[in-house]
Amino acid sequence: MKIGIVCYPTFGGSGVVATELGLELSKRGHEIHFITYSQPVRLELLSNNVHFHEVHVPEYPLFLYQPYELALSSKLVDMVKLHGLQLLHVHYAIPHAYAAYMAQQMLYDEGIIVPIVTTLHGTDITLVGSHPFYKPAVAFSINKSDAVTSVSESLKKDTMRLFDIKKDIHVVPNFIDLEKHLHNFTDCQREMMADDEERIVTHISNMREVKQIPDVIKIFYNIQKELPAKLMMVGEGPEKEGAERMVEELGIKDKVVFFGNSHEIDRILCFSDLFLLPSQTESFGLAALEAMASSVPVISSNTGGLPEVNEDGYSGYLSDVNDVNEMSANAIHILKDPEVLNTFKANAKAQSQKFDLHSVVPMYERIYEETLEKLSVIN
Ligand code: GMT
Repeated sequence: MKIGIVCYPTFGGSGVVATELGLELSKRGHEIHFITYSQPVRLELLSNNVHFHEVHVPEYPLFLYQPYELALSSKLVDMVKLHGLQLLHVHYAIPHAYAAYMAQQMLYDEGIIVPIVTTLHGTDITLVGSHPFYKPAVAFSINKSDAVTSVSESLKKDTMRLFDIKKDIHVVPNFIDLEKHLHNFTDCQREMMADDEERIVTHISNMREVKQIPDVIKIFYNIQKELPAKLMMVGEGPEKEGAERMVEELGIKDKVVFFGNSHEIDRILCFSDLFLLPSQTESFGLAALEAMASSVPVISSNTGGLPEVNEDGYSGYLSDVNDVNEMSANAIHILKDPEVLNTFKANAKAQSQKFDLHSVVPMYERIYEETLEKLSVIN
């Protein structure tokens, strides 16, 4: 199949899922065309089967806001025609599903039929999409998509609750390439980060308000009062500066490392003992899954899709949002006793196997096939 993938090319989870999906589909023989404003961060290798087409938005002084949707829909039209793309898979409703629908209509006028599969990732529904400024356009784009997927049951429910949706929504969870998390490194370089007796606690995110960064710091503060520990803070975002200040005020600066955005997530997870994800809301929690695949148990909030990913008392623990005391106590329970820690590590790994890309990616393939079949019956 020749598939166009539209996504945000940044460090966010939706872009990571879209990129990993495209790469795996290409290995399975499909021709993949990424269409976005810059090369996706995890897309290192382009090949015969993997192409990248940049969307340019020319600057024009009359416009206060440059019209990205317009440039994207025109690019989609051109790429479908030039490369004979059979299907467009757009990740994140805003504005991708909307731009794809416009492209579809333009192509239809020329007698070209190309179906759209839209994947909802979370913030496009729960945080941004349901804002009254966007809501009608988001509902319209979802309803006009030929197939719609969401990354968890919880996000499907939220979408049905927040919008008037007339489409069936298929749940296709985030997935993980377990081979990439085999840790073939001969040396995790743990000793560069911490002493032998210190536990390593990690948080990875784009450090926005929704990630509850102050809670990450508070939980770690409580942990380090009970046992020797270090905190690895990975990612960039608006909450990072506040976190750096808080760490200084609490007097734990020498125990916290801020990495910024990293291409070496698997190396960092390799030496981690515990992952913290106390988010306000999380449609799935890809970062938690990546941690578990590296045998790192997870302390998370009990919100959104997280209970579908992290099993309470098995791969880690779930607590109410902002229940820092319970999260700290659970973290200390896991970290204090080496035997308990090893059990949770093994469980985390086992739990991640439920989201193996070899079982999840075929779910998308089936949706593509069904969508194409349905369209050929209709036309
Ligand atoms: O929250 C992020 O870190 C980025 C965000 C995005 O839109 O790229 O992630 C969302 O999509 C991921 C991939 O499907 C999910 O695993 C994340 O849970 C989801 N984030 C939220 O719901 C806050």
